Amino acid sequence: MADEKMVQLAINTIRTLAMDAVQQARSGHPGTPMALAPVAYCLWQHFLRFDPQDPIWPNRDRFVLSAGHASMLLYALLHLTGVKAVSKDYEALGEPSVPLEAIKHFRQLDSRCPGHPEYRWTSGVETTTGPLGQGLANSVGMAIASQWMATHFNRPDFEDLIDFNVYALCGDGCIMEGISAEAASLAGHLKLANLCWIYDNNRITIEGHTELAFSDDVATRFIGHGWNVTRVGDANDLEMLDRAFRTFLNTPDRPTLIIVDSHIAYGAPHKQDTSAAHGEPLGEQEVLLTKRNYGWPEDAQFYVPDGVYDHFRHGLGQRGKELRDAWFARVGEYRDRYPELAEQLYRMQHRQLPPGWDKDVPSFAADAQGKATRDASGEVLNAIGKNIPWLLGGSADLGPSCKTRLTFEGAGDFFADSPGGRNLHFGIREHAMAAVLNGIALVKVRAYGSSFLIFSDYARAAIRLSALMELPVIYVFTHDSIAVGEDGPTHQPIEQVASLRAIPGLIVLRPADANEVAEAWKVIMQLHHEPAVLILTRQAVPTLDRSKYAHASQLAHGAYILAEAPAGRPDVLLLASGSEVRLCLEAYEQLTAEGIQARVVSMPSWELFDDQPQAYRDHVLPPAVMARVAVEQASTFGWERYVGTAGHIIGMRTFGASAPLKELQKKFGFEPDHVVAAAKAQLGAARR
Ligand SMILES: Cc1ncc(C[n+]2csc(CCOP(=O)(O)OP(=O)(O)O)c2C)c(N)n1
Ligand SMILES: [Mg+2]
Repeated sequence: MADEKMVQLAINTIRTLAMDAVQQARSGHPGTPMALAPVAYCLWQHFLRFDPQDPIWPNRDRFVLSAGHASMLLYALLHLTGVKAVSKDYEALGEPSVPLEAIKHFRQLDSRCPGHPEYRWTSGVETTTGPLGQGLANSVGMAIASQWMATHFNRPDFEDLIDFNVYALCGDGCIMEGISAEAASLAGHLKLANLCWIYDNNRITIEGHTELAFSDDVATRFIGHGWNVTRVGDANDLEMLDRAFRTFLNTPDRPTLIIVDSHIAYGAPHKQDTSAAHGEPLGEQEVLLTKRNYGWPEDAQFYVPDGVYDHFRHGLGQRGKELRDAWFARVGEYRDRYPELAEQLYRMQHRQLPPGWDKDVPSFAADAQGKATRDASGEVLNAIGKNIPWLLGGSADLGPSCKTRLTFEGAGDFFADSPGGRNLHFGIREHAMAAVLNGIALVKVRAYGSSFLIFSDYARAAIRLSALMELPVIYVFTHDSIAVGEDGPTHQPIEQVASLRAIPGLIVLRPADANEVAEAWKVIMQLHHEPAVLILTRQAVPTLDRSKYAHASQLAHGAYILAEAPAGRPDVLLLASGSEVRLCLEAYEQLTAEGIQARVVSMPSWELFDDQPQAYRDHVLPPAVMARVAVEQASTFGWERYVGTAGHIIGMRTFGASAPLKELQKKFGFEPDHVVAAAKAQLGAARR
């Protein structure tokens, strides 16, 4: 068969698999896979350095489908190229990642082809997409990680050990979302020449033509961001696509945007160029007519013509395998020449820590004056960072406030002309920062980012995806309560702590003092599959005397008995996190002096505590002790879980106020006397 005919057959197989899967599921998005099949074909078959037999080979090019609704495009590619499944322990399983059966069960329970592509569920899916724009920002993180790794690992005679490129495919929705502007701006500034975005300019979104809401000159916008912009006037023009990808590869100093004009639902006689083709099945009759148009057997479903698998095997498959095998051979030589770096590369890829990573973590002497937990965190982060070469991070312009700068010798800054630096500068772009962190973590470089807790809301959509993807991203959020004082309600986090706790799989930690901070970092660094949020104070808190109170290492249990009732049997429980633990201790001293049996429970992490065995939880919070007071300078939301409906919660029910800290604490009841009174009231109620 003439090669050109085979090419068309392969492209139409992608199209018809998408049409059939959506039709069978009676839900999904057929139009965009149909339109973009040639684009994806050209990229995968001719450019992508990807080995279907080993889809986690570290130096593979990354392909991100930012327009996640077009998931069938990716599933068809994964199927037709024969991508193999990989286990959670990074072992190739030999089975296909996406068998034809999975495509037939598109969007059904347990299918490897869920509605939108999900990382960790389907091998070959590089990141979870669906929330538009996220994938684009992920791709920036991947490109940053590629450049950082290249600078760190590449050595004489191994100049191209790490040199992977990152491609992301997006639509109008991704380009409209604000996060794409943040991410593009950062990528342009950093001159990420290994990054290529392909914009599907089909001028269609759900409500209809883009002229309803969008009239950007996208090319000019990206030129303004410092990108190279090129165009392909017809998504079916393989020659022009080929040229555009070559332009990307030959552009050494900027990221590249390829604007591709396409027709959604290409070839469907009644649905092409309509928004109806975006998110609904074409309908049986239209599927039939479209197949007729393609010269396809009209009644064949999920049909892969003879030769199509071979065609991909001889193209992408063979090229990818050769590249992958050559790379591993090079790594063997590299290991001989640079054993230490090779060891780092291995550990990093397996999310292991280097030996001695925690040897310099300080412990802090008791000190009534104490220090802000953000300051303690800065010290601990630096002590850890210098022993984990692949820990990098930065801030959305609040590094000096969040104390997240790596200050030890050689840490350096990640700039366009120094991509080996470990201090990233995200600029004031919280949303992109979080999504970029996800991208970095997907490459398995360990990453953290910081801002004020109040602005976690700006990053929330991406934080949620860290959790959904089970990525060990680290978020450091400081200025954690109304104690920010004079900045007032716009800067006083209230519901943020509760809302972060509401995200499944996210570990939220709000340490009480410097030693809890040190323990929190130890816990965080050992997480493999959970993101963590470290919530820290701006103001000083006392460093607790651990000879008097329990050791801070108990933080690993999420909650622990910090101060026990003198008789060993509490009548009232005082629960708190972070800066309010001190308040409870002061109340405890007063209550104890009055002969009242109180226990203070430091509760830095609900998630870690909830993970403990029932016996431990009952030990810390004995079910029989109903008199309970919780204290937290945040929304009261959720504390009922630990104090019961009859317990008392001293927390926030408004947005706070602008005033000096002391006045706010008085106004909102964060004073020892108030805690004492609440404890007594609880005891009175318990006796009744
Ligand atoms: C953040 C976000 N907002 C809204 C949606 C719902 N949504 C899914 S696809 C889509 C339209 C996307 O249009 P476009 O990117 O042009 O895709 P096309 O229909 O051209 O494939 C919308 C609004 C979403 N998935 N993510
Ligand atoms: Mg569109």
